[in-house]
Amino acid sequence: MTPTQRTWLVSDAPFNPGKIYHTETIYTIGNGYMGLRGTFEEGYPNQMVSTLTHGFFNHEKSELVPDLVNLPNPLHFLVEVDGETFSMQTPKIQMLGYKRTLDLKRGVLTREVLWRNQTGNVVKLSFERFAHLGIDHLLVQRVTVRAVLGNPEIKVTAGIDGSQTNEGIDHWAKVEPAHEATTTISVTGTTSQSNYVAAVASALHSDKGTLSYQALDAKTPALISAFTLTEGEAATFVKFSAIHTSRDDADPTAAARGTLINAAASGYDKLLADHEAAWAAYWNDSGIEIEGDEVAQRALRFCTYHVLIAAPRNSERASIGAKTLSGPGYKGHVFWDTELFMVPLLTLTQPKLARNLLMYRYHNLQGARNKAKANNYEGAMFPWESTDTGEETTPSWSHPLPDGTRIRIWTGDSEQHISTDVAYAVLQYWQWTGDEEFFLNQGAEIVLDTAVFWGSRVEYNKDEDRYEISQQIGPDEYHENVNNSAFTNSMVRWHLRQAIEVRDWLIQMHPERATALLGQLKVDETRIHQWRTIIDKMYIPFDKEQGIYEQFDGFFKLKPMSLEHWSPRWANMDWIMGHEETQGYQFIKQADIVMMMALLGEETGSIETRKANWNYYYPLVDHGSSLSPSTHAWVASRLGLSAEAYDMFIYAGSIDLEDLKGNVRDGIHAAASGGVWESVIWGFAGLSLGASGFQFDPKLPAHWKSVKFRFYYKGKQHTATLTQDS
Ligand code: IFM
Repeated sequence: MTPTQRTWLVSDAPFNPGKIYHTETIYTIGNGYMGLRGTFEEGYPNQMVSTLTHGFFNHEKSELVPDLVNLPNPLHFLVEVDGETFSMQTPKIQMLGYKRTLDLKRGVLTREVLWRNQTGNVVKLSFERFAHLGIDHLLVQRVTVRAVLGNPEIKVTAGIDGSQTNEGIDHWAKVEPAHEATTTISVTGTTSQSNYVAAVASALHSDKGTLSYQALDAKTPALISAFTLTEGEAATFVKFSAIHTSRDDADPTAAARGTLINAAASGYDKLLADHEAAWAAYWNDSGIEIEGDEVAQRALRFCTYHVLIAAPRNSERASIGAKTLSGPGYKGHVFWDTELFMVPLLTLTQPKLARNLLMYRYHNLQGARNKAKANNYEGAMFPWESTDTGEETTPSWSHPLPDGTRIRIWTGDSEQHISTDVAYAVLQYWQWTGDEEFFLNQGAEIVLDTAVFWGSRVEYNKDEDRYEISQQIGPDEYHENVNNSAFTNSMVRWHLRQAIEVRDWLIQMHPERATALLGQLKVDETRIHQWRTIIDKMYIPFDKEQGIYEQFDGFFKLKPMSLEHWSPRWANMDWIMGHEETQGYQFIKQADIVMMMALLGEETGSIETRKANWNYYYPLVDHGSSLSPSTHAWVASRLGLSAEAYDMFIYAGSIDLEDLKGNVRDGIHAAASGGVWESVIWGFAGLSLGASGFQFDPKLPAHWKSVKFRFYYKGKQHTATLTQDS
């Protein structure tokens, strides 16, 4: 295999049962509509089968918050050899060979197994699957059974497992299997609270045997084929599956059958060719080529792949959850992770997809307005965790701890910076794409109404003659309900400045729209005057003597604790020290002041000031959140700290590939994935927007020969090739 090929492939061999959860997650396939974990077709004890589609939430009565619903499993495929069902759970003497590979370039997952059954016949099984990148609703599987030794009797059973539920929670009010002779099987389910309907339908095509229908149980319809293979002979099965829901179609079952008919008419070869062409186009636009570092190249491709397969291509009503569609973590909820860590990649390389995600926030403005109102504020206050309704869906309490107690979760109340994060992504999208139609009709409204919220949220401290913001959680979630988070206050000040500029631009360039929108949002002269005063008098904790921001009021008074000697360590510091105790220490969960320096750059101070802040905060950071390392990589490279930048970049890129946090079981750390792209583009390449357009300030790791990537600026695609001499 050439080095180039290696950087496109993620594989494992031999089979390691101890890693099933990790590999299931990293081998997730998807196409922006559906995501399927890399579980085995034939099943495996305790494997976490997961078929998810964006926005398909249900709030089961027993649960605190809604959950993304696990759909009936279309991957189901059993192979019997002389009456013995193939399984990965067989002794070594039977499991003669195994290799699983995710081809990032083509978005195809394959598994090859050489298996001996108990009668001594040997078969080679080849499994392949892909979620079609050009056809949202279509999943394609191909299974080949080859007789390598002997003349085995083969039986294949391809079903849809309608008994699949979320872990310990059944979201279905009704699950109805059906079949049309041997043409299609389907399972249609209706959720218990949201009343969403999902239909999964499959059809099986083969060059061998005759199909028959059988219900494997009350919820699992299946198609079966039985035949004999002579030594050397192979039989190939193509299983098409379609997923439609009532979020997209009035009759999901009929729509799913229609998708299967179209797939059969196209045929496997054409479908695969179109799928590969769609991936080639994706990589052409979103890929980054690094010359001189295979490890970095593969990690970057892996991370980019996972953002791309999660980004909705054809919907404005869904966004990407913190764990994409690759696992149950955070129940599919959407956080700031999307806007600040994933949208930038899409804004510059797939602007249509970035727009879709921003439209999700626009369509959910009502939820944000409801939240502001419920808290006695004006404008739009985006929820910390968001689902299909746009209402706040952060649980207020944790699951019970081993001692039976539960922890109050404050992020839904106090991590208010999300409203500014959304505005940041909207403005960034507008500046890079120049998509005036979007900005005029939707984006400006988001920026302005979230500014209205902040105008009503800040507090005036009469004694100090300054504006403050109390009871916040900044990015560092180890310290809750703090006053005057430097990150939050700085971002709010920046946000209000931007909002005034947007308002001026509207009045100047689009007076009619200005009258309508400013009237609707009540952004009048009085409000603008108030915003200006807030900007002038916003308090941002800063120790002038040391030239260091105080992360929030009182942070410097907490017990100092350098994390230098706390390694190696898998556990986060709050887990070790306890939730309450952690609040008393000067160590932090993730980039906070460093995040502020990443987003606001020079506005946060001279290079000396930023270095001083880096030197203060870097030894304190736990990286207890996967969002942290990539942001550190970005800022370190801007500060010329190349060793730290590269360390942090590799850390971020390995979080999922190497399961560094031991929790990849729950799904891909999507923000870390997007952050890896950001650390190359904003960090190593130093791409930014200046007064006269885009500019570079490359600081490539010393062993990189070059970095090449494409990006869009105002509708035109540009190619950058940066070398050590650039
Ligand atoms: O949004 C993040 C947060 O910053 C840290 N905790 C996990 C969340 C979801 O990824």
